[in-house]
Amino acid sequence: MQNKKKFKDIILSGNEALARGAYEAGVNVAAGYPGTPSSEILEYIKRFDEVDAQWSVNEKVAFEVAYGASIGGARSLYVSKHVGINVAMDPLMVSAYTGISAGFVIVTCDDPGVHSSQNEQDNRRIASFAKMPLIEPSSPFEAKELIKKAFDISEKYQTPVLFRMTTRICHSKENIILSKRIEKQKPPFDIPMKQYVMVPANSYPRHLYLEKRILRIKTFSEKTKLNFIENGKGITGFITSGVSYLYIKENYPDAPILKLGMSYPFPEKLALKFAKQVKNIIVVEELEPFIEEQMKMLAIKHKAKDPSYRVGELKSEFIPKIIQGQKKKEKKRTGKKPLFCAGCPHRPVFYVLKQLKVTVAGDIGCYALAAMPPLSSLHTCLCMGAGISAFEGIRRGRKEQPLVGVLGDSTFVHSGITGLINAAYNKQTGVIIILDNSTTAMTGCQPNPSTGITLKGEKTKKLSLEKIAEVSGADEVIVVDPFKIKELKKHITESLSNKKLTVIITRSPCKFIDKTTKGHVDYNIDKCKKCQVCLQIDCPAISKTAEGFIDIDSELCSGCGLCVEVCSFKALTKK
Ligand SMILES: Cc1ncc(C[n+]2csc(CCOP(=O)(O)OP(=O)(O)O)c2C)c(N)n1
Repeated sequence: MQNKKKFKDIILSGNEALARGAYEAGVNVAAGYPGTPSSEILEYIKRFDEVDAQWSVNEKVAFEVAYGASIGGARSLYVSKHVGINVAMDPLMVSAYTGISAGFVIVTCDDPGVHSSQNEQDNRRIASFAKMPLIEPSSPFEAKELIKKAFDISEKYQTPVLFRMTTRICHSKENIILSKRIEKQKPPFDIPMKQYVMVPANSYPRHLYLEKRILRIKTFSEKTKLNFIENGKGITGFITSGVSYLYIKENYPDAPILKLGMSYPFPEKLALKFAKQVKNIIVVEELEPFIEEQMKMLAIKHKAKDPSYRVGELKSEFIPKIIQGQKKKEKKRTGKKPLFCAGCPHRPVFYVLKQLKVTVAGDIGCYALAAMPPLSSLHTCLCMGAGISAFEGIRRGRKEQPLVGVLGDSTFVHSGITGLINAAYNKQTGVIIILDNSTTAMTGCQPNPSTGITLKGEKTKKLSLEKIAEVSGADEVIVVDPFKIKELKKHITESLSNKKLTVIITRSPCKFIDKTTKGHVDYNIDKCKKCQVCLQIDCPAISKTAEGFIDIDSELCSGCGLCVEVCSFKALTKK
């Protein structure tokens, strides 16, 4: 892989730059679970033969794999989106107690503005909660350079390090200079039990150790070059971190700035020093008042953003308004309505569920789009896996309600299996639908255990969804092609009325996996009665004309034939 001729500058996204930096830092093992805006990190790192990289089944497993690699002496990287950290919280909190051996960096890619997530939590708070250092790059360039520092800090203080990216940094691009990989010598294999067996007798002293360690790291935070004062003109100075730093530079290029690359532990002395150098201080940060709270604790007079800016992404044009103390004016979110692709195998399932008038306990995946009109047939979407467990809860409370639980193949493997075991164990009955499109479509079509392909593109053991459903306790497992809607409807209707726990697997590949078209659809206007039932399937290839007829975009049409199935007047036929 090493080729000196390649060490030039290239344009990389923040995610790619981070991956490259981790590679150059000698990372040996990388594990994660896909999620926007983080997915490209592992997709980039997989190209390096020196890095053993994997998509794990979920974030908790990914965390434990990466942690294990570190305590075994290999530099390791964990990667997920912000909510993935919630799934990994159990090992994360305790890993701060045990500490690590070789450098272990936890990358969280936060999503201010909720571009593609279920919430916009600010994971900087995880660092102070777990008492581990927090590094925040401001740009792709910094992502590459600071990730190397994060590994060094991790090893110096024997602690996991939290590395926080945000969507803007993950996805923006910059010229990056490549450097050589530095292979790290692995330490002698040694896993001291008192340090790594977290039973009360050991974890109590480790908590004391953790408290002392964070004070040592605080001293480091005061003097590291990651935190620095940029002298400038004027009496007003800014304290900031992450991408907000660039917004200040854009608006006030000459202003004095205290830039925090390591914002936890907070460099108190440095902040006090900065406060003496300027008359007014303005704290500029995205989402939570993380820096602001530190300033309050130090009783440093400062101005911070109006709380209305705690919601949503910070934008460069907001900076002058924040300074003037203005509230944020919420604009209506605009843009094209997202909808299922033409030929998406999820569409027929939700069309049928709508016809059957059932309530759908849903989950997170492309199928969350079914909540949009006109399909409007998905009623809940909380977190990954809840499609089964929330289904169970609703059913326990309201036995009479026609209800199904729905989730995708990747989500089922991530955290649906345990929900199914729970439902079976606790004698629940009802219908669970697993939408098996043979990929993790929502986040860019990553493979998962049910696809039989690894992150590195190698063939591996293929998890059988039907077998796992059966051994988890389903009374009946049915596999059906979702485009055979009469058959699908019959199975759902029958399963809703019997007293079994039924798992229906609707199996048909995502259009991004199988791009072959199944022919095209012919429209006979003379037979059309303008009933507009075909518009109810919300296919992007079908639109309404001014006269109330329809138009089929042959470029978009995949020939899936769902519109043909729903047309009672034979105005639509398959070519
Ligand atoms: C805890 C957590 N991890 C990751 C994600 C990102 N994410 C959203 S949906 C999804 C999985 C989608 O795959 P699947 O369930 O197979 O449905 P598909 O999109 O293929 O229809 C992932 C990984 C998330 N929202 N929450």
